[in-house]
Amino acid sequence: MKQNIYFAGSIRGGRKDATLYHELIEEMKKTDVVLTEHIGDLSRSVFEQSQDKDQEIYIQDVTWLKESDLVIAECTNPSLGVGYELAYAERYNIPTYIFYRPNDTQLSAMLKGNPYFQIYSYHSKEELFDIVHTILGQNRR
Ligand code: 6K6
Repeated sequence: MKQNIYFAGSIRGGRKDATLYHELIEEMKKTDVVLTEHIGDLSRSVFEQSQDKDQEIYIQDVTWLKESDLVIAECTNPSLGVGYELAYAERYNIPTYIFYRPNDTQLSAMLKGNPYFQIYSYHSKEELFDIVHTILGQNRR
């Protein structure tokens, strides 16, 4: 059965990894459902904002989080929103997998020091995809 994946990645924290998010989302969609496809949408502007829209985004995202079977978060680019989502996932006991490139960032101790999270460092896109395939395969059983 297909799993509902909540993919989390930086938006207002910075879009330097947006292409990687897009490619990873497309890869995961081959076998499962990604609720948060827009994270990899390169055409969306991070400047489109208003109080109403932000509230809609918050309500939609926490609804999807609660419906998700697992969270996959790419945390190389630090993001307040992703940090919030990770704490929310822990609060609701959703299995959560965190990825980062150690050559490009110092992952926060608040994630690294928390045994709730399953954390993976990677160095290439191929390595990232391999680990994600393994995780999705394991969770499907
Ligand atoms: C812009 C680009 C793509 O989508 C947009 C509109 N904004 C958002 N839409 C949906 N979810 C959002 C948006 N802004 C933040 N989020 C949620 O917070 C996502 O689920 C991300 O994982 C996370 C990013 O937080 P920031 O603090 O980097 O924006």
